Amino acid sequence: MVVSEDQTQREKEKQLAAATALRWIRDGMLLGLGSGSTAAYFINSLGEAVRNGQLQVQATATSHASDALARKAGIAMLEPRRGLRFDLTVDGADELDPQLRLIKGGGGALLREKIIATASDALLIIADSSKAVPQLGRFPLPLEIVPFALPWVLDAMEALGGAPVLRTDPNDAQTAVQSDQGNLLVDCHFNALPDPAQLAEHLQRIPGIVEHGLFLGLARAAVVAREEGVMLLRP
Ligand code: ABF
Repeated sequence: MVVSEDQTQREKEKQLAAATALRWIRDGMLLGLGSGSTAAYFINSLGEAVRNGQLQVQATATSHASDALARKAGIAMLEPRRGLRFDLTVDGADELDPQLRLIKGGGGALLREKIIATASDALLIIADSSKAVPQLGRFPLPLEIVPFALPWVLDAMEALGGAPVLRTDPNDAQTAVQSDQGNLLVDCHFNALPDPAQLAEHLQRIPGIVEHGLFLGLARAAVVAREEGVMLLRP
């Protein structure tokens, strides 16, 4: 497979952002572990520090894939329980704007990502330079929806000015992708989101939308890696 120079640069930036995030981790922390390829770099770096005896942490992952990766890396995993709060969650994003408003869910894990982020004292986003945008919306907004609601959700998203597309298997357009919860995923194209908060308000009122990929007011900081180095962004 030919990998473009641009893709290689992005992978380097993801690895740099992930390695930088390790500086925030302290012994004894309860961590939320994100999903996607940048979070995977973080999980593997964290696992190495745990195996070398440099860090002792416990964690809960935001997807089956991240949970399996973390266990394989030797990280002690916690099952959800009453009263469980995380000191820090480290996760990726599809887009982040200057106010650290996020679009997440391109990897299909948005529901557990929002659950774990909300149960965390701090959410640290790790990203390559392509994720930092002046305005959200070029990336289609992911929604997790109950299968029964699909027709009405598609109608409602069009009424909001979006172009909703059911997420299907890249190798089989007839097969809908399922979330870890067995729900459907819809990617809604808006091109630009000048008022994410207003859209989030509308989405909360559409029955059948389990969760949406707008993460507003949740991120405490973001580590964005660029060719010239790493930037720490705060809202
Ligand atoms: C995850 O990070 C998702 O919310 C988002 O889709 C993904 C970004 O993927 P990657 O790090 O592979 O670019 O948290």
